[in-house]
Amino acid sequence: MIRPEFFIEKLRAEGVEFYAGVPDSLLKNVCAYITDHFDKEHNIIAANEGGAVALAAGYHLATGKVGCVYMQNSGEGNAVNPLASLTDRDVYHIPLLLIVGWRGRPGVHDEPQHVKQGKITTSLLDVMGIGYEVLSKEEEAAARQIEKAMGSIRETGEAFALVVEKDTFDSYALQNVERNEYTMSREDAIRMVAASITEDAIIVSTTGMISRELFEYRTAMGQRHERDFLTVGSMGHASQIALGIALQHPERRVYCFDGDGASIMHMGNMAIVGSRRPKNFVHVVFNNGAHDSVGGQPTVGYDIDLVEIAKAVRYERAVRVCGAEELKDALEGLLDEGLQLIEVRVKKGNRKDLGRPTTTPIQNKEALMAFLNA
Ligand SMILES: Cc1ncc(C[n+]2csc(CCOP(=O)(O)OP(=O)(O)O)c2C)c(N)n1
Repeated sequence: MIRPEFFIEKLRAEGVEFYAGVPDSLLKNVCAYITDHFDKEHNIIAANEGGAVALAAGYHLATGKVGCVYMQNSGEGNAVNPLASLTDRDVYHIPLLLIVGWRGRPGVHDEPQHVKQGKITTSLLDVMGIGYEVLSKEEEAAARQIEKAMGSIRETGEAFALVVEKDTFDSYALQNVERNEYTMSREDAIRMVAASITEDAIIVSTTGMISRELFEYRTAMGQRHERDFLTVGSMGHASQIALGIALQHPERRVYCFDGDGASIMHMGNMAIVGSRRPKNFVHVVFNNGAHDSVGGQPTVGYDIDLVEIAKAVRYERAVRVCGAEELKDALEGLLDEGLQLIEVRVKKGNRKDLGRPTTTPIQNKEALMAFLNA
Protein backbone atom coordinates (compact mmCIF):
# COMPACT_ATOMS: atom_id res chain seq x y z
CA MET A 1 0.00 0.00 0.00
CA ILE A 2 0.99 3.60 -0.52
CA ARG A 3 1.25 6.00 2.39
CA PRO A 4 -0.78 9.14 1.63
CA GLU A 5 2.15 11.31 2.74
CA PHE A 6 4.48 9.49 0.32
CA PHE A 7 2.06 10.05 -2.55
CA ILE A 8 1.28 13.70 -1.88
CA GLU A 9 4.88 14.64 -1.04
CA LYS A 10 6.01 13.00 -4.28
CA LEU A 11 3.43 15.08 -6.14
CA ARG A 12 4.66 18.17 -4.29
CA ALA A 13 8.23 17.37 -5.40
CA GLU A 14 6.86 17.27 -8.97
CA GLY A 15 5.36 20.75 -8.51
CA VAL A 16 1.74 19.96 -7.55
CA GLU A 17 0.67 22.47 -4.91
CA PHE A 18 -3.02 22.96 -5.64
CA TYR A 19 -5.95 20.59 -5.19
CA ALA A 20 -9.65 20.77 -5.92
CA GLY A 21 -12.14 17.96 -5.91
CA VAL A 22 -15.06 16.08 -4.47
CA PRO A 23 -14.16 13.41 -1.93
CA ASP A 24 -14.38 9.69 -2.55
CA SER A 25 -14.29 6.77 -0.14
CA LEU A 26 -11.35 5.14 -1.97
CA LEU A 27 -9.39 8.39 -1.72
CA LYS A 28 -10.45 9.35 1.79
CA ASN A 29 -7.00 8.89 3.37
CA VAL A 30 -5.35 10.95 0.66
CA CYS A 31 -8.08 13.61 0.95
CA ALA A 32 -7.50 13.70 4.73
CA TYR A 33 -3.76 14.20 4.22
CA ILE A 34 -4.40 17.01 1.73
CA THR A 35 -6.85 18.67 4.16
CA ASP A 36 -4.21 18.63 6.91
CA HIS A 37 -1.35 19.90 4.75
CA PHE A 38 -2.82 22.46 2.36
CA ASP A 39 -4.59 25.68 3.27
CA LYS A 40 -8.00 26.75 1.99
CA GLU A 41 -6.51 28.57 -1.01
CA HIS A 42 -4.75 25.37 -2.10
CA ASN A 43 -7.37 22.72 -1.39
CA ILE A 44 -10.92 23.45 -2.39
CA ILE A 45 -13.66 20.90 -1.87
CA ALA A 46 -15.74 21.84 -4.89
CA ALA A 47 -19.51 21.75 -5.34
CA ASN A 48 -19.07 19.14 -8.08
CA GLU A 49 -16.30 17.60 -10.14
CA GLY A 50 -16.84 19.93 -13.11
CA GLY A 51 -16.34 22.86 -10.77
CA ALA A 52 -13.13 21.25 -9.55
CA VAL A 53 -11.74 21.03 -13.11
CA ALA A 54 -12.60 24.69 -13.64
CA LEU A 55 -10.91 25.65 -10.34
CA ALA A 56 -7.73 23.90 -11.47
CA ALA A 57 -8.02 25.76 -14.79
CA GLY A 58 -8.30 29.08 -12.96
CA TYR A 59 -5.30 28.16 -10.82
CA HIS A 60 -3.28 27.45 -13.97
CA LEU A 61 -4.34 30.75 -15.56
CA ALA A 62 -3.24 32.58 -12.42
CA THR A 63 0.07 30.78 -11.82
CA GLY A 64 1.05 28.81 -14.91
CA LYS A 65 1.28 25.73 -12.64
CA VAL A 66 -0.48 22.39 -12.79
CA GLY A 67 -3.38 21.79 -10.41
CA CYS A 68 -4.72 18.43 -9.34
CA VAL A 69 -8.37 17.34 -9.32
CA TYR A 70 -9.50 14.40 -7.19
CA MET A 71 -12.80 12.64 -7.67
CA GLN A 72 -14.69 9.38 -7.50
CA ASN A 73 -15.29 7.92 -10.97
CA SER A 74 -19.00 8.73 -10.42
CA GLY A 75 -17.93 12.33 -10.94
CA GLU A 76 -16.36 11.75 -14.36
CA GLY A 77 -19.67 12.66 -15.96
CA ASN A 78 -19.78 15.98 -14.15
CA ALA A 79 -16.21 16.64 -15.28
CA VAL A 80 -16.61 15.72 -18.95
CA ASN A 81 -17.98 19.09 -20.01
CA PRO A 82 -15.11 21.26 -18.72
CA LEU A 83 -12.57 18.60 -19.72
CA ALA A 84 -13.90 18.64 -23.29
CA SER A 85 -14.77 22.30 -23.68
CA LEU A 86 -12.36 24.12 -21.39
CA THR A 87 -9.11 22.30 -20.70
CA ASP A 88 -8.88 20.20 -23.90
CA ARG A 89 -6.11 21.02 -26.37
CA ASP A 90 -8.73 21.95 -28.99
CA VAL A 91 -10.01 24.71 -26.72
CA TYR A 92 -7.82 26.42 -24.04
CA HIS A 93 -5.27 23.61 -23.73
CA ILE A 94 -4.85 23.71 -19.97
CA PRO A 95 -2.79 21.06 -18.17
CA LEU A 96 -4.03 19.24 -15.08
CA LEU A 97 -3.63 16.03 -13.14
CA LEU A 98 -6.68 13.92 -12.34
CA ILE A 99 -6.87 11.40 -9.52
CA VAL A 100 -9.87 9.15 -10.07
CA GLY A 101 -11.13 6.61 -7.52
CA TRP A 102 -12.21 3.49 -9.40
CA ARG A 103 -15.38 2.16 -7.79
CA GLY A 104 -16.98 -0.79 -9.56
CA ARG A 105 -13.83 -1.99 -11.28
CA PRO A 106 -14.83 -5.04 -13.32
CA GLY A 107 -14.12 -8.16 -11.30
CA VAL A 108 -14.40 -6.37 -7.95
CA HIS A 109 -17.80 -6.60 -6.26
CA ASP A 110 -19.42 -3.20 -5.67
CA GLU A 111 -22.83 -1.59 -5.26
CA PRO A 112 -25.15 -1.44 -8.32
CA GLN A 113 -24.68 2.29 -8.89
CA HIS A 114 -20.96 1.71 -9.45
CA VAL A 115 -21.17 -1.19 -11.89
CA LYS A 116 -21.71 0.71 -15.17
CA GLN A 117 -19.46 3.60 -14.19
CA GLY A 118 -16.76 1.10 -13.23
CA LYS A 119 -16.93 -0.48 -16.69
CA ILE A 120 -16.58 2.81 -18.53
CA THR A 121 -14.10 4.59 -16.28
CA THR A 122 -11.01 4.14 -18.42
CA SER A 123 -12.82 4.13 -21.77
CA LEU A 124 -14.25 7.56 -20.95
CA LEU A 125 -10.68 8.76 -20.47
CA ASP A 126 -9.68 7.09 -23.75
CA VAL A 127 -12.49 8.73 -25.68
CA MET A 128 -11.52 12.14 -24.29
CA GLY A 129 -7.91 11.52 -25.29
CA ILE A 130 -6.72 11.66 -21.68
CA GLY A 131 -3.75 9.44 -20.91
CA TYR A 132 -3.84 7.45 -17.68
CA GLU A 133 -2.09 4.94 -15.46
CA VAL A 134 -3.76 2.61 -12.99
CA LEU A 135 -1.80 3.48 -9.88
CA SER A 136 0.41 0.73 -8.50
CA LYS A 137 -0.10 -0.24 -4.86
CA GLU A 138 3.65 -0.31 -4.39
CA GLU A 139 5.35 2.99 -3.51
CA GLU A 140 8.38 2.93 -5.78
CA ALA A 141 6.35 1.88 -8.82
CA ALA A 142 3.77 4.56 -7.97
CA ALA A 143 6.54 7.16 -7.77
CA ARG A 144 7.66 6.24 -11.31
CA GLN A 145 4.05 6.57 -12.51
CA ILE A 146 3.78 10.02 -10.95
CA GLU A 147 6.96 11.04 -12.77
CA LYS A 148 5.51 9.66 -16.01
CA ALA A 149 2.20 11.49 -15.45
CA MET A 150 3.83 14.81 -14.70
CA GLY A 151 6.29 14.34 -17.57
CA SER A 152 3.38 13.80 -19.94
CA ILE A 153 1.50 16.81 -18.59
CA ARG A 154 4.57 19.04 -18.99
CA GLU A 155 5.30 17.74 -22.47
CA THR A 156 1.76 17.85 -23.90
CA GLY A 157 0.13 20.57 -21.77
CA GLU A 158 -2.83 18.24 -21.41
CA ALA A 159 -4.64 16.37 -18.67
CA PHE A 160 -3.37 13.01 -17.40
CA ALA A 161 -5.14 10.73 -14.93
CA LEU A 162 -4.03 8.40 -12.15
CA VAL A 163 -6.77 5.83 -11.64
CA VAL A 164 -6.91 4.45 -8.12
CA GLU A 165 -8.19 0.99 -7.20
CA LYS A 166 -9.65 -0.08 -3.88
CA ASP A 167 -7.11 -0.59 -1.05
CA THR A 168 -4.35 1.40 -2.71
CA PHE A 169 -3.72 3.86 0.11
CA ASP A 170 -2.72 3.20 3.68
CA SER A 171 -4.76 4.75 6.44
CA TYR A 172 -4.21 8.31 7.58
CA ALA A 173 -6.01 9.86 10.53
CA LEU A 174 -7.27 13.37 9.85
CA GLN A 175 -5.81 15.81 12.41
CA ASN A 176 -7.96 18.84 11.63
CA VAL A 177 -11.29 17.20 12.37
CA GLU A 178 -14.10 19.73 12.11
CA ARG A 179 -16.68 18.92 14.74
CA ASN A 180 -20.12 20.44 14.93
CA GLU A 181 -22.11 21.13 18.06
CA TYR A 182 -25.30 19.31 17.05
CA THR A 183 -26.51 16.39 19.11
CA MET A 184 -29.15 14.64 17.00
CA SER A 185 -27.91 11.91 14.68
CA ARG A 186 -28.92 11.92 11.02
CA GLU A 187 -30.46 8.52 11.49
CA ASP A 188 -32.69 9.69 14.37
CA ALA A 189 -33.77 12.69 12.31
CA ILE A 190 -34.56 10.43 9.33
CA ARG A 191 -36.61 8.14 11.56
CA MET A 192 -38.59 11.08 12.92
CA VAL A 193 -39.42 12.53 9.53
CA ALA A 194 -40.25 9.13 8.01
CA ALA A 195 -42.50 8.31 10.96
CA SER A 196 -44.39 11.59 10.52
CA ILE A 197 -45.49 11.12 6.92
CA THR A 198 -48.82 9.80 5.72
CA GLU A 199 -49.10 6.40 4.06
CA ASP A 200 -49.69 7.75 0.58
CA ALA A 201 -46.62 10.02 0.57
CA ILE A 202 -43.47 9.30 -1.40
CA ILE A 203 -39.87 9.82 -0.30
CA VAL A 204 -37.05 10.38 -2.78
CA SER A 205 -33.82 10.05 -0.82
CA THR A 206 -30.30 11.02 -1.81
CA THR A 207 -27.07 9.12 -2.43
CA GLY A 208 -25.10 7.60 0.41
CA MET A 209 -26.05 6.89 3.98
CA ILE A 210 -29.31 8.82 3.96
CA SER A 211 -30.87 6.22 1.67
CA ARG A 212 -29.27 3.38 3.59
CA GLU A 213 -30.64 4.68 6.88
CA LEU A 214 -34.12 5.16 5.40
CA PHE A 215 -34.06 1.61 4.04
CA GLU A 216 -33.07 0.20 7.43
CA TYR A 217 -35.77 2.24 9.16
CA ARG A 218 -38.45 0.62 7.00
CA THR A 219 -37.02 -2.84 7.63
CA ALA A 220 -36.85 -2.24 11.39
CA MET A 221 -40.48 -1.05 11.39
CA GLY A 222 -41.61 -4.08 9.37
CA GLN A 223 -42.70 -1.73 6.56
CA ARG A 224 -42.38 -2.21 2.82
CA HIS A 225 -40.01 -0.12 0.73
CA GLU A 226 -42.37 0.74 -2.10
CA ARG A 227 -42.89 4.39 -1.11
CA ASP A 228 -39.22 5.22 -1.18
CA PHE A 229 -37.05 5.91 -4.20
CA LEU A 230 -33.45 5.45 -3.11
CA THR A 231 -31.31 7.57 -5.42
CA VAL A 232 -28.23 5.40 -4.99
CA GLY A 233 -26.27 7.20 -7.71
CA SER A 234 -26.82 10.48 -9.54
CA MET A 235 -25.73 12.56 -6.55
CA GLY A 236 -27.43 15.95 -6.31
CA HIS A 237 -30.44 15.09 -8.46
CA ALA A 238 -32.88 13.63 -5.91
CA SER A 239 -34.86 16.88 -5.79
CA GLN A 240 -35.45 16.75 -9.55
CA ILE A 241 -36.64 13.15 -9.43
CA ALA A 242 -38.98 14.19 -6.63
CA LEU A 243 -40.16 17.19 -8.66
CA GLY A 244 -40.81 14.98 -11.67
CA ILE A 245 -43.05 12.79 -9.52
CA ALA A 246 -44.68 15.63 -7.57
CA LEU A 247 -45.85 17.45 -10.70
CA GLN A 248 -47.58 14.36 -12.08
CA HIS A 249 -49.10 13.29 -8.76
CA PRO A 250 -50.41 16.47 -7.16
CA GLU A 251 -52.64 14.37 -4.92
CA ARG A 252 -49.66 12.89 -3.10
CA ARG A 253 -47.10 14.65 -0.96
CA VAL A 254 -43.54 14.05 -2.13
CA TYR A 255 -40.60 14.41 0.25
CA CYS A 256 -37.02 14.82 -0.87
CA PHE A 257 -34.51 13.61 1.73
CA ASP A 258 -31.37 15.48 0.74
CA GLY A 259 -27.83 15.92 2.05
CA ASP A 260 -25.95 19.20 2.28
CA GLY A 261 -23.22 17.90 -0.04
CA ALA A 262 -25.78 16.66 -2.53
CA SER A 263 -27.93 19.78 -2.53
CA ILE A 264 -24.85 21.97 -2.95
CA MET A 265 -23.49 19.74 -5.75
CA HIS A 266 -26.31 20.84 -8.05
CA MET A 267 -27.78 23.75 -6.19
CA GLY A 268 -29.46 25.15 -9.29
CA ASN A 269 -31.91 22.27 -8.95
CA MET A 270 -33.51 24.10 -6.01
CA ALA A 271 -34.24 27.04 -8.27
CA ILE A 272 -36.14 24.77 -10.63
CA VAL A 273 -38.16 23.30 -7.77
CA GLY A 274 -38.89 26.87 -6.64
CA SER A 275 -39.89 27.96 -10.12
CA ARG A 276 -42.58 25.25 -10.28
CA ARG A 277 -43.70 25.74 -6.67
CA PRO A 278 -45.34 22.32 -6.34
CA LYS A 279 -47.81 22.46 -3.47
CA ASN A 280 -47.09 18.87 -2.49
CA PHE A 281 -43.28 19.07 -2.10
CA VAL A 282 -41.35 18.95 1.17
CA HIS A 283 -37.59 19.22 0.89
CA VAL A 284 -35.73 18.01 3.98
CA VAL A 285 -31.98 18.63 4.04
CA PHE A 286 -30.06 16.68 6.68
CA ASN A 287 -27.14 19.04 7.13
CA ASN A 288 -24.08 17.67 8.92
CA GLY A 289 -21.71 20.10 7.20
CA ALA A 290 -19.89 17.15 5.69
CA HIS A 291 -19.60 14.54 2.95
CA ASP A 292 -20.20 12.04 5.69
CA SER A 293 -20.79 9.01 3.48
CA VAL A 294 -17.29 9.13 1.99
CA GLY A 295 -15.10 10.15 4.92
CA GLY A 296 -16.59 13.24 6.55
CA GLN A 297 -14.72 15.93 4.60
CA PRO A 298 -16.32 19.35 5.09
CA THR A 299 -18.90 20.90 2.79
CA VAL A 300 -19.81 24.58 2.86
CA GLY A 301 -23.15 23.52 4.40
CA TYR A 302 -22.59 25.59 7.52
CA ASP A 303 -21.10 28.60 5.69
CA ILE A 304 -24.24 29.23 3.69
CA ASP A 305 -27.86 29.82 4.64
CA LEU A 306 -29.97 27.10 3.04
CA VAL A 307 -33.16 28.55 4.52
CA GLU A 308 -32.56 31.94 2.91
CA ILE A 309 -31.57 30.25 -0.35
CA ALA A 310 -34.84 28.30 -0.37
CA LYS A 311 -36.84 31.45 0.32
CA ALA A 312 -34.95 33.35 -2.37
CA VAL A 313 -35.90 30.72 -4.97
CA ARG A 314 -39.54 30.98 -3.87
CA TYR A 315 -40.10 28.13 -1.45
CA GLU A 316 -43.18 29.16 0.49
CA ARG A 317 -41.76 28.26 3.84
CA ALA A 318 -38.29 27.29 5.03
CA VAL A 319 -37.07 26.62 8.56
CA ARG A 320 -33.88 25.47 10.27
CA VAL A 321 -34.09 23.12 13.22
CA CYS A 322 -31.65 21.43 15.56
CA GLY A 323 -32.64 18.75 18.01
CA ALA A 324 -35.63 16.47 18.26
CA GLU A 325 -37.97 19.01 19.88
CA GLU A 326 -37.50 21.58 17.14
CA LEU A 327 -37.82 18.94 14.43
CA LYS A 328 -41.06 17.68 15.97
CA ASP A 329 -42.44 21.23 16.02
CA ALA A 330 -41.41 21.81 12.41
CA LEU A 331 -43.07 18.59 11.26
CA GLU A 332 -46.26 19.41 13.13
CA GLY A 333 -46.14 22.94 11.76
CA LEU A 334 -45.90 21.94 8.10
CA LEU A 335 -48.48 23.75 6.00
CA ASP A 336 -51.13 21.45 4.52
CA GLU A 337 -50.11 22.70 1.10
CA GLY A 338 -47.09 24.52 -0.24
CA LEU A 339 -43.46 24.10 -1.21
CA GLN A 340 -41.53 23.82 2.03
CA LEU A 341 -38.00 23.15 3.25
CA ILE A 342 -36.77 21.92 6.59
CA GLU A 343 -33.04 22.11 7.19
CA VAL A 344 -32.17 19.74 10.02
CA ARG A 345 -28.77 20.30 11.59
CA VAL A 346 -27.38 16.93 12.62
CA LYS A 347 -24.10 15.57 13.93
CA LYS A 348 -21.65 13.67 11.76
CA GLY A 349 -21.26 9.91 11.85
CA ASN A 350 -23.26 6.76 11.42
CA ARG A 351 -23.92 3.44 13.02
CA LYS A 352 -21.02 1.08 12.33
CA ASP A 353 -23.33 -1.82 11.48
CA LEU A 354 -25.42 0.17 8.97
CA GLY A 355 -26.41 -2.14 6.12
CA ARG A 356 -27.16 -1.52 2.46
CA PRO A 357 -30.42 -1.88 0.57
CA THR A 358 -31.17 -5.54 -0.07
CA THR A 359 -33.47 -4.77 -3.00
CA THR A 360 -32.03 -4.01 -6.42
CA PRO A 361 -32.56 -0.62 -8.12
CA ILE A 362 -34.92 -2.28 -10.62
CA GLN A 363 -37.00 -3.82 -7.82
CA ASN A 364 -37.07 -0.42 -6.12
CA LYS A 365 -38.24 1.28 -9.32
CA GLU A 366 -40.92 -1.30 -10.11
CA ALA A 367 -42.34 -1.31 -6.57
CA LEU A 368 -42.52 2.48 -6.52
CA MET A 369 -44.19 2.68 -9.93
CA ALA A 370 -46.74 0.06 -8.96
CA PHE A 371 -47.46 1.93 -5.73
CA LEU A 372 -47.74 5.30 -7.49
CA ASN A 373 -50.09 4.02 -10.12
CA ALA A 374 -52.21 1.64 -8.02
C1 LIG B 1 -21.09 12.72 -8.79
C2 LIG B 1 -20.64 12.04 -7.54
N1 LIG B 1 -19.57 12.50 -6.89
C3 LIG B 1 -19.15 11.93 -5.75
C4 LIG B 1 -19.82 10.85 -5.22
C5 LIG B 1 -19.35 10.15 -3.97
N2 LIG B 1 -20.25 10.42 -2.83
C6 LIG B 1 -21.21 9.55 -2.44
S1 LIG B 1 -22.08 10.08 -1.12
C7 LIG B 1 -21.15 11.49 -1.03
C8 LIG B 1 -21.33 12.49 0.08
C9 LIG B 1 -22.72 12.96 0.26
O1 LIG B 1 -22.71 14.02 1.19
P1 LIG B 1 -24.07 14.62 1.72
O2 LIG B 1 -25.02 14.80 0.63
O3 LIG B 1 -23.74 15.82 2.55
O4 LIG B 1 -24.64 13.45 2.64
P2 LIG B 1 -23.97 12.76 3.94
O5 LIG B 1 -23.16 11.64 3.41
O6 LIG B 1 -23.18 13.79 4.67
O7 LIG B 1 -25.16 12.31 4.73
C10 LIG B 1 -20.19 11.54 -2.05
C11 LIG B 1 -19.23 12.65 -2.27
C12 LIG B 1 -20.95 10.40 -5.94
N3 LIG B 1 -21.68 9.36 -5.51
N4 LIG B 1 -21.34 11.00 -7.08
